[in-house]
This record gives sequence, structure tokens and C-alpha cells, in this order.
Amino acid sequence: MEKSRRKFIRNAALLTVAGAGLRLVGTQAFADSPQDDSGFLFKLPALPYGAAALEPYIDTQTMEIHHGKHHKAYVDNLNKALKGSGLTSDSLEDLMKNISKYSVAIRNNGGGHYNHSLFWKLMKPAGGGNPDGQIAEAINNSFGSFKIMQEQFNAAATTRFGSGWAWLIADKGKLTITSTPNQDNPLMDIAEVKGTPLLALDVWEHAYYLKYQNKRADYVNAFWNVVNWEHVNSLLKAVK
Ligand code: MN3
Repeated sequence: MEKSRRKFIRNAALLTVAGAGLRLVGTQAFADSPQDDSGFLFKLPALPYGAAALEPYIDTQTMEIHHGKHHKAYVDNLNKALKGSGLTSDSLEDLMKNISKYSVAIRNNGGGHYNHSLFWKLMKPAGGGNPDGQIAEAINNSFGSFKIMQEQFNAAATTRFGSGWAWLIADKGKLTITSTPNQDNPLMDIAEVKGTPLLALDVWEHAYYLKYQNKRADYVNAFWNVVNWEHVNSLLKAVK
């Protein structure tokens, strides 16, 4: 009697362990989904160059804080907001295209993560100059000249009230300039003007205030010295 009771307790304990094991297997199976509490869906990408690489146009301290604090916070808060959202896709682009179905926190932080991940790649040390290749041709076809495109982009960037972004986008074979508030972008289904982003400029004060203070126009002009036209060309080639 005593023996069989001990055996029963031991078997019950084994069943509990087996149950825990099953739950572990279950967690592993969903390791890439936001429902998983043990891991994060999105990660902060490393900068494609050093924080000082864009000097003197964009200063080191701004780059460090912008990437290490601001962008990191968007990633962390996006992962937090995604928990329990029922989202199963890990494609940030798909998330943007269906953003109206999600919470404001997912819109703001998902947009923040998408926009900044793109922005870092659109700049490089010793960049700038005139666009070349396919993008140069597309700019001439849509705007008449690079200078006219630049003027429209600068106007979008300097007149965006408050925080937001200026964009060069492709839509139905044509390039357009637009701007968005907060961390919205032209991929979002809620965007006023939709299209595929080719060039982006962050005009939040955190992007320029340490060096340029209230002179947003000076920061916008400086941006043209670090544009990575190779990356803009690769984004244009990928447009369907
Ligand atoms: Mn920013």
C-alpha cells in the first residue's frame, strides 16, 4: 500500500515533468512568433558604419543617441506591443501594409523601427553628389531634374509641422515627394500618399537638434552630402 502510493506520487511527478516538457516544446515551436514570452521578434540592426562616420554632417553623439536609444526604444516597445496581438507574420513590410488593423502602439513603434532601419542604410560616409544609374533617369523623368526633386524634397522636409519624415517614393512607375507625421510611412495603408520608399529623411528634432538646434533647413541641406545613391538604386530595382 505504502509502496504503491509512493509509486503513484512518483508517476504523478513524472507526468507533471512531461507536461512541462510539452509546454516547452510548444514554446519552441512558436519561438519566432510574438506570442512567445521568451524571445523578441524584432531586433535592433547594427549601424552599417561607425557612429562618427557621417561627420561633420551628422554628429557622433546624435548618431549614438538616435540609434542606441531612440531606435532601440521603438524595437523594444514594438516587441512589447506585439505580445498577445495575435500577429503571426514576422514581415515588417506586411505589418506596415496592414497597420490599420493594429494598435496605435504598434503603428508608432513598428513605423519607428521600419523607418529608422531604412534611414541608416540610405546614408553613408562620402556619399551624396549627383544620383546616377536608373534612379537618375527616373528622377529626370518624374521631376525634370535632380534640382527640382531636391527642392520639393527639401520643402516637404522643412514644412512638415512637428515630428515626421520626408520621402521620395515610387508608385505606378512614377516618383513622388511626400511627407508623413510621427512615425507613419508611405507603405502604411493609412498613408495619405502611398508608395514604395526610395529615400527618407527623419525630421524629428532628435535627429538634428544637438548640432543644428532650430535650424532644420541646415540639417536637410547637410543630408544631401551623405545620401547613399547605391542603396536608393537597389530599392528602385526592387520596386514591382
Ligand atoms: Mn528618429
